[in-house]
Amino acid sequence: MQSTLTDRTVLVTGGAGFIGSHIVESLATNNQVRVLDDFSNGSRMNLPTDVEVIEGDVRDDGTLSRAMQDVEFVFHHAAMVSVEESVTKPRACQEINTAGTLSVLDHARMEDARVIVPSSAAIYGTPDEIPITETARKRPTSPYGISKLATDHHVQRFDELYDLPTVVLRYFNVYGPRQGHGDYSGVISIFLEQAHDGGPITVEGDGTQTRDFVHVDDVVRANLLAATTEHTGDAYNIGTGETISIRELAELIRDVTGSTAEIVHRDRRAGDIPESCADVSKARRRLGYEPSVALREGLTSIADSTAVL
Ligand code: UD2
Repeated sequence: MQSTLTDRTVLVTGGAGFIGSHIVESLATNNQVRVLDDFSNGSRMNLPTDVEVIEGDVRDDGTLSRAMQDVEFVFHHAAMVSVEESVTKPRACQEINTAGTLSVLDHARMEDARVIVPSSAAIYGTPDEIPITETARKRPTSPYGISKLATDHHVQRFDELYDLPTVVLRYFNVYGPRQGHGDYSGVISIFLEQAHDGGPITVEGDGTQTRDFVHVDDVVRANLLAATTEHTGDAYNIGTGETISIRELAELIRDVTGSTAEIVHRDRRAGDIPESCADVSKARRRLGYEPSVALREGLTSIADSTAVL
């Protein structure tokens, strides 16, 4: 994917991780791209050879200051991304996600850099209404969701209080190549691996729960649009507006992989939300965002690229 940014100095924190590395890939050819990553989840194998890599933690001010030097754009993807891990380490989650983002924002003020920060559907908790609009009630159910909600507010306020251009992107269920790396992966990479290994495919609960799965290429496009939009200081849902149940997803994955794996059900996950679907009309209207990868097509391309593994 070609970026609209050229000849810029860009920092991607968490750039060796799943989503961050796709952003790096889209920018590396035409820009000076720097990556800050502690490699707790990411991998050097995800990175092109021509990017500058700084290994370290966003909580370390010296490292962050080096990484932020002379940057014009920051895509801040370094975070604790596992909901489960946040439940066992709520304080670390707050320190990495919220305090870490505040440090990035402080440095961005000094550099006058635009900052694009992912938030999450986790901030909404169990929705009252579907599809979920940006103004929906927010009742996060995990330390992860709480940290993202606080971050989301801070990022927007920096635009208003300090005249720093910022954009918040609230990701729904992102999937795509490289998601399987690290300890934390979503249901699609789990099901693809199970289908590939001959099964069984394990559906948690009765499988009627629904999700809005958005391909990482669409998420990258949203980030690039956020880098140039005049509508800063605001937050946008990034999903597709389409949903599928987890049982149907298991069947679709069997179909696209040609697998005969059995689909089995096990206990419902504690705290699982029954429905999730983004209303993306605000992102459409103000960013020009248009989700373009249909689920079947996205799954097929990942299944094809991993078929030889
Ligand atoms: C997503 C985000 C999470 C947070 C949350 C907020 C991902 C990977 N995670 O969690 O970061 O933002 O939304 O609501 O995008 N499932 C199975 N079998 C499996 C694994 C999962 O049936 O082997 C089910 C699971 O019970 C759930 C659904 O699949 O109903 C999606 O699970 P997930 O972990 O991919 O994502 P989710 O929506 O819990």
